[in-house]
Order: sequence, then structure tokens, then C-alpha cells
Amino acid sequence: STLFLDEASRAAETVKSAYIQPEIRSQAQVSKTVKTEQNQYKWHIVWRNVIFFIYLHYAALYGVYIMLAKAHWYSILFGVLCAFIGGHGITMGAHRLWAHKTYKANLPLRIILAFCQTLAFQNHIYEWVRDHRVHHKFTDTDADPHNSKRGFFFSHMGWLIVRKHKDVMVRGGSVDMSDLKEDGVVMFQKKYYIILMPLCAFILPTVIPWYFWNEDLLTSWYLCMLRYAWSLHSTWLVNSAAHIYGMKPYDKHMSPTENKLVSALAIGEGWHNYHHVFPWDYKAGEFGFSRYNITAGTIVLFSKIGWAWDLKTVSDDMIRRRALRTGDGSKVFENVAES
Ligand code: ST9
Ligand code: ZN
Ligand code: ZN
Repeated sequence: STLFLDEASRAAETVKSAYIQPEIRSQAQVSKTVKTEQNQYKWHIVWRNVIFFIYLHYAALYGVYIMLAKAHWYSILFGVLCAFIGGHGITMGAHRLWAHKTYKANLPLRIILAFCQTLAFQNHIYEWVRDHRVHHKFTDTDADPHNSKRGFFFSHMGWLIVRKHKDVMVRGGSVDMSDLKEDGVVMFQKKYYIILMPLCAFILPTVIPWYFWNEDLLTSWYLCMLRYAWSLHSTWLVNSAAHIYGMKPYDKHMSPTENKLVSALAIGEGWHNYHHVFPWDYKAGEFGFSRYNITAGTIVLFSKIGWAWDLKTVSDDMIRRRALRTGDGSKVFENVAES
């Protein structure tokens, strides 16, 4: 089964790193090696993206001022709602449904989630999923689009302003995308993204407050920029902070961590050590709604009305055995006598 394969490949990794270890003689030499490797990376900067992100951050900061100074509180509430809806498009849609197939969803739910994902503007579902599957398959190697070994900034947003490493293209080609090619909703969004994205992510969120409660159009625009920048950083922190800071109760041999702050910001996506060990769990964490995992709660809600089904999870016993075998010892076991 999947678990067996997963564990087998982890075991191979461990053997491999044990084999390499003796060659590393001192810490000084390690950092020297890392430095030389980093110097080998060529940053082909994509200026279009740099300019876009500079404008976005300037506008978002101005959005903070506008929000405090003059925005209608309906507009602020609407911005929060958009962040929440777009967030679900990423977490519940692109991530847990399409990238990892942790549950199944009917057509209406897939249409809603695709709309939410378009509102978030983090590339179309197909591209998002391809990058994410490659990230899981080749975590922290050059084939990982946001390889966290290249530092906080690169894994956070740097990877979006430079051309990709050739390994991403070469080794990324081995990732199976056939399921998405068969999903009409995904392919429709991909085909019309150039029209749908500006409409859902920028035009509608700007025009709605102006049309319905006479918000000043520019105020609405700056709030839209603020909401978008906030959502992006919340997402990006999963790739940066949750690959650097935190405990590793399930597998100490990998970079992903358990990060409460990131979970709170990313509606439940910060339990990232668990997620990399058990990527098929619809909770993307050991625990559900009670631990900032709003997304898990929403999936359960939709399963109650029959729109989502086949929610996959992991047994307590399997989690316990894995934590005891490969964890860093930070996991607290409740009501279990140690044998
Ligand atoms: C954004 C995405 O922000 C954020 C994703 C974060 C993921 C987080 C995951 C964590 C879990 C979930 C947490 C959710 C939390 C939510 C909280 C909400 C409150 N495999 O890309 P190109 C090939 S987007 C295989 O152009 P360049 C392929 O043939 C922000 N092959 O490379 C491709 O051609 P095609 C807005 C691959 O030229 C070709 O290479 N968007 C793969 O180096 C060229 O690909 C932006 O800022 C692969 N993985 O350009 C724009 N990748 O596509 C971002 C590529 O035709 N993008 N190939 O098949 C760009 O401008 C460019 O991609 C680039 C690289 C400049 C970054
Ligand atoms: Zn994932
Ligand atoms: Zn990750």
C-alpha cells in the first residue's frame, strides 16, 4: 500500500544519508559546502514578477492605512470573507482535493472550489497541483520548486521571481497528472484562466463593495490588494516557516515542521510534519477543527450533506508507531501505556 512505499523510501533515504555522513568531517566544512552550492544557483530574475510584487506590497500597505482611515466596515468584513473563501479554494480545493485526493467531491462542490481557488490567484489548479506534487515527491532537492534548503526567502516568495531550476522541469515531468486531465472543472479553469482570474481575483472583489454599498472604488481596490497580499503570505509561510521552525513529532529526518502560527494563518495547513508523512489525510494534520484546522471542519460539513465523501485518514495506532519510530520525541501520547 501507499504507506508501505512511503516507509520504504524513507528507509532508503536514511540508509543513504548514513552512508554520506562519514564524508562530512566538520560543521565548518558543511557550511562551506552549502555556501558553494548556493553560489552555483543562477538567479534568472523575472522582472515582470518583481515589479508586480513590489506594487502589490506598496498597495497592500496603503490598504492598511485606508482600512483604518476611511473604509466602510462592510468592506473590511467583505475583505475578510474573500480571504476566507479564497483560502478554502487553496486548502480544501487545490491542496486537499486536487493535489492529494484526500476525499472525493461532487460536481457542484468542485465548481465552487474552483471559483474559490480562482479568487485566490495562486496560478490555475493544474499548475498549482503540478508544483505541489513535485514539492512532495522531491522535497528539499533542486527539483522541489520551493526548495527550503535555499533559505527562507527563496522558499517563501523568491521562487516566484526567478526562473525554475532545470531539475523542476526534468524530474517534475515524471509526476502523474492524468487525474486532473480528466477533471472537466480543472481543465475548464485552465483554458479560460486568463479571463476568469482577473475577474474573480480582482474585478469582482473591487466592484462589489462599490456597487452594493457605495464604497469608494479606489478604497475597494486597495483593500483587495491587502486581502491578496495577506492570503499570499499566509500560504507562503507553509513553504518557508513550516519547513524551518517547529517540532517534528512524526519524522525528524525531513524539514517540514508542526507550526501553530502558520496553522492559524493558513486555516489549518501548518501541521506540516504530519502532512508530509501522511499526505493522504483530509485533515492535513493529526487533529481537526479544534486545532485551527478550519478546513478540516468545512470538509466534514460538506460530507454531512453528501457533497464530499471517502474522507481518508490515518489510524491512531499507525500514527503512534510512526512517531515512536521516526519522530523527534516531542509527541505526547495520551492514554497510552508505553510497552
Ligand atoms: C503562488 C503559488 O503564490 C503559491 C503556492 C504555494 C503552495 C503552498 C503549499 C502548501 C500547502 C497548502 C497551504 C495552503 C494555505 C492557504 C492559506 C490561505 C489563507 N513539473 O513555471 P514555468 C515545465 S502564485 C513539471 O513558466 P519558468 C512545464 O513544461 C502567485 N514541469 O517556468 C512548463 O510549461 P507548461 C501568483 C514543470 O519559465 C515549463 O516548465 N503567480 C513544472 O522557470 C515552464 O514553466 C505568480 O506570481 C513542474 N512543477 O518561470 C506567477 N514547473 O506550464 C508565478 C514547470 O506550459 N509564476 N514545468 O507546461 C511564474 O511567473 C513562473 O512560473 C516563474 C518560473 C517565473 C516562477
Ligand atoms: Zn501537500
Ligand atoms: Zn511542504
